[in-house]
Amino acid sequence: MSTLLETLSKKIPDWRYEAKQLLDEKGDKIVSNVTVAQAYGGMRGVKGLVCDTSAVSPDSGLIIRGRPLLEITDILPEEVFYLLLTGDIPDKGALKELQSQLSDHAEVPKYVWDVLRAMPKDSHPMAMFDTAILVMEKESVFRKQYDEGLKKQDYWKAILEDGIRLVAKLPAVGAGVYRIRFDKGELISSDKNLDWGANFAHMLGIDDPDGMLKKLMRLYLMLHCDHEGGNVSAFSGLTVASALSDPYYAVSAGLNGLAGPLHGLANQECLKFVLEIENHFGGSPSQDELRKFVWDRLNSGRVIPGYGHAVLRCPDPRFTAFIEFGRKHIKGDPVFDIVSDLFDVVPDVLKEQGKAKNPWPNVDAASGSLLYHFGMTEFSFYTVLFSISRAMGMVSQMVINRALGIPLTRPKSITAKWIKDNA
Ligand code: HAX
Repeated sequence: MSTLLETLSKKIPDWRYEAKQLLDEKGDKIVSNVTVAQAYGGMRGVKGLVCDTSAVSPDSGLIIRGRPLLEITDILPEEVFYLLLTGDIPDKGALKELQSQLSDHAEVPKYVWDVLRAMPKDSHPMAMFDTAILVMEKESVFRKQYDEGLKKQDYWKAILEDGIRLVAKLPAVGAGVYRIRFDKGELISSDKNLDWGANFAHMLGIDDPDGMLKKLMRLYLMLHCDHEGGNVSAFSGLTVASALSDPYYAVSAGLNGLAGPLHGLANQECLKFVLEIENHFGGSPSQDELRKFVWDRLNSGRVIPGYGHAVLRCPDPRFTAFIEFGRKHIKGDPVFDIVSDLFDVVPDVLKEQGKAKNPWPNVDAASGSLLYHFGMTEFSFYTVLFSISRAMGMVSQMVINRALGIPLTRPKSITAKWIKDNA
């Protein structure tokens, strides 16, 4: 058994060699051209970054280190963290070692709770979560070692140490935000016998008599871990990290992007939509009623939440994993059944309407109905769950970027005049 640090120490020289070879052999090859429409359009589709932790294929969705998501949905979030970082699923010993590292660093400094309790009562849970991460910046090992003259080739080790310590604390921070923000009473201490995801469910304090919430949390935190390098949260977090700002600054920055309604916040909108349907019909409607409801919504100029995607052109495998979980465990739940019926109805309606490039459901279409069923009814908290998971992907990408010596992110902007004169 080798530890995570040992495994990475063995692999990183090979990754550096491979990157150098590719640069030597293909450094001047073109990977993308940029049109004026892309320059004005959020750089959509411009290939200008390398990310090896995961890839998103339009036809099959998320692939983590070469493994299609649906082939690995049974692994723990800690295992996916190890996989993102190293390319391997850990053996028993390596997993145990990572779990004990996470457990050793799980305790959240008391000053974090003081800050969160001092925030206005109506603060958004994401503002609280991201503030908690930023407040812990003074704990950064990277910043301390950098100030003492850390060598460039060792940056990644300090980033890894910060990343593990930060990821270790996020379940407790998230659960603390939940309990403070929604007046759930005292904070609940972590249980060292539980894995990272189950411990989060435990610290939330939601009644979980048969352990199903723990099971759902493991799946949830595994599925949301990464989505290649160009999405808003990864790209902004990595850009901040490229200035050698430490992971506390960088992860907090990335998650501020995840808090936007076009990104991670969409999950709360989706559940609102499903509950609106349940409310409108006083229960589950028939498929014909549902079809008419969807058409009426489209005709009033509104989008169907949970459907469509900027990159995907297939049902999101994260949606598929959630819908399979729901069909197995909560079939007959009225809210889940509406989600399931929408999947039968919406794609055909969107195809018939002909506007959306992708008529299929995305990750956010199903997750809320499962959380709602197992007692988490506070929608505005849902993006915090997403964040706890996504931090693993961001940290992994930061470690690898520092190991490969990827420099400061600095694309070039152009003016409208430049376009008029030169394009
Ligand atoms: N319902 C109705 N119309 C839709 C639609 C939907 N679900 N998805 C796309 N369209 C429309 C767009 O509004 C656009 O119309 P206009 O030309 O009138 O502006 C047209 O179809 C083309 O859009 P597109 O190219 O297919 O989609 P985009 O890449 O521009 O946008 C979105 C992708 C996910 C933002 C979009 O599909 C959408 O708004 N979906 C609903 C909201 C949603 O589910 N968001 C969650 C995304 C998942 C995620 O990243 N979570 O973090």
